[in-house]
Amino acid sequence: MFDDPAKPEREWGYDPASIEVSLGTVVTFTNVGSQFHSVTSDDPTRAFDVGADPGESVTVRFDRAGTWAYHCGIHPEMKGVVHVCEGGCP
Ligand SMILES: [Cu+2]
Repeated sequence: MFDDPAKPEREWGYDPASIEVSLGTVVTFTNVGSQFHSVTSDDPTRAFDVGADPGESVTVRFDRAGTWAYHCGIHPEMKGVVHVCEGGCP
């Protein structure tokens, strides 16, 4: 996740904003910004919700197939998506 205090929140986000991984992959999110950010699942059950201070990394293991959209709980305009493919990505 990244931010630039000189830029509006809508230009903050995750890089890459969209990734494709196979089932069981542990994805590392590193906060290269200057503020606390989270990786919070959009789904109602909040399948994952982790936060990182600037310079910190957090991991999320994706063990359910599907499309997992997420956002930052503090800055909801920060958005990303993880596509989890079963049996390897095409
Ligand atoms: Cu944030």
